Amino acid sequence: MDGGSENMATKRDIVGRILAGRGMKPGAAGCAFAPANIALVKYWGKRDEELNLPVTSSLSVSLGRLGSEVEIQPAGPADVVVLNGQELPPDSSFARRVSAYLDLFRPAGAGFRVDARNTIPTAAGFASSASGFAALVRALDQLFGWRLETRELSILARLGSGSACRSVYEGFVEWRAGEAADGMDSYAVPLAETWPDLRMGLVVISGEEKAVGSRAGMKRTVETSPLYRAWPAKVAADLPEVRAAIRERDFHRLGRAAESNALAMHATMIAAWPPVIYWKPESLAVMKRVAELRAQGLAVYFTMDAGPNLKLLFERKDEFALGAKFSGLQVVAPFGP
Ligand code: 2P0
Repeated sequence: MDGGSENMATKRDIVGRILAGRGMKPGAAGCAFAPANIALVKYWGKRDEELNLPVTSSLSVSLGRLGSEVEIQPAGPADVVVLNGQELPPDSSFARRVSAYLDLFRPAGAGFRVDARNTIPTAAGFASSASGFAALVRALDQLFGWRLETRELSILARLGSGSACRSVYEGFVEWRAGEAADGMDSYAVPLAETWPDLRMGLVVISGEEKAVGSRAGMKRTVETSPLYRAWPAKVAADLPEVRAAIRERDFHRLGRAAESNALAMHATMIAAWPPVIYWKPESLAVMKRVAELRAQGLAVYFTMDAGPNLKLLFERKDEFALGAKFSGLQVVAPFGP
């Protein structure tokens, strides 16, 4: 948790190592899709900011066909980044982040045209950086014909955004934190289990951009929150719970662990200084509503990320009942159809 001051490896070193001996001559185009993912056991806090190495492991579920589609073509000399059909100003934060990432792979003087399309309504508050970077890495792999292993794609995606390393797989995915200073053992692995009746319901409270991005929020939490000390132990307890719940398809066990983990993550942020509070009054109202419905016998839990929106967890049999309780609930079936 020292911010990686002893780690001298740079993103460029890692890319060089993974791509050693591979061609750097781009073909005509690369095109790929990656799903968004929602963590049931959260990633919050880095041990290395350059390489996006996490303090703890995390476990997520990918959202099926909801995610990002990215097409990349050589063009140039300057990069052109298009998001959902709109060309972004080159100095916008998203375009700059994409260009900085492409710097890791570009042959001297080459520019690219990147066309990204989210199959998730961006305004709905679903994180798109995870699916975006995972799709971009897959598109680059195709463009250059590298044929990397998924483990290597996961490491490259992590260099773009930590949670992107989980979006190279469908279904339940565990990101193993690893221990190595160069992060070569920090990548995602898929779980074998599926859960066709699992549902996620998105409760949209605000589509506004947040005041504190998750990158800055986790840094501030690690550096100033006295409660952060408790976080690794909390994750160490929740991970086996969630794994066991998935294995046994025990919905209450899954929901309890996921909700408790999300609340504990928010507790660490609230104790940071200045405090990182993503909740709005409406967020708290939904949390209370979920607790009431549960007291009435409905099997529903929530999870929450670095923003005011909530994701409800429930099973297919309760989809109708929950749709009636939360107007405009967007329901996702992570395991299809
Ligand atoms: C997660 N979040 O596990 C957690 C829960 C937000 C709350 O991963 O700095 O965009 O790019 O590594 O991956 C959001 O953080 O951060 C995130 P970077 P990222 O889904």
